[in-house]
Amino acid sequence: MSAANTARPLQTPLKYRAIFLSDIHLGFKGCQAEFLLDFLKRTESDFLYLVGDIFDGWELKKKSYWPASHQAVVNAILNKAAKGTRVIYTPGNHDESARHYCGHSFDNIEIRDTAVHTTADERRLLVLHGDQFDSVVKYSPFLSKVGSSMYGQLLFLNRIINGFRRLIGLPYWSLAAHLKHKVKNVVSYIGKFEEAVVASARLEQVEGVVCGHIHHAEIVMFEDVLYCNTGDWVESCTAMVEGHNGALEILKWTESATRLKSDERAQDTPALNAA
Ligand SMILES: [Mn+2]
Repeated sequence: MSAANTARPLQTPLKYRAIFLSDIHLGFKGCQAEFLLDFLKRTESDFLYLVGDIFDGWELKKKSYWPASHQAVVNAILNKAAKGTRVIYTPGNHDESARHYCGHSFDNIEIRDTAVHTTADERRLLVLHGDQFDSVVKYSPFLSKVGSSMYGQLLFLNRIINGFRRLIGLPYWSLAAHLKHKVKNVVSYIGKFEEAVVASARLEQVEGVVCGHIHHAEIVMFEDVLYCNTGDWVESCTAMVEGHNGALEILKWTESATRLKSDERAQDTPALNAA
């Protein structure tokens, strides 16, 4: 349940029982598609949950932005589905048009409003995007439509800063995620959101819940309920993974990818360097 294995060299592909991804926002300039492609290339799983806001329909409506890297993400997911990964997609508010297809399957991808995942150690986790609680939580300062242009500007600044950081050899660092922790009403919004999600898990009588939506990755127990948030791929580049023993862990891919590359250089494995 924690990232305790930091000393062990990582082997690729990393094999998991389940992978949970959300808030990819394909079609939005802020999407970190290159990091995600690297993650998809280096991981394998029996189950892949796409926990909403995979596409950004709001951005796509405003302007058509669809670079090759975003199509490559779609292809990589379709490829996994074709090779036997069970893909379950629970749409969110930015890709709500996909909700019309709940209950249907396309190319081995099942579309559902909510799903229940049973871990290897028999815990039942309710899987849903999380915007379903917006009316309960009421105010979402950085995700509401009003706030989204400001959020877009923040992510724009984030890209400029990280462009410079890359130039001088520094790793990726999320300005947006950093600022969020500093802003008091954002912190209280996250708290209210988590409360609402945990209450719904109790109502459904499941052991835990997996959601996204607030772009804040976390695995934490709220008394009897396990709350998991997969984070996002516009700021923090995070995924939740389940090992074959049922252990859950958040991967911060900007850090894991850096480690993988240095491990590969150390091992000097031609096959991996060529990949
Ligand atoms: Mn959302």
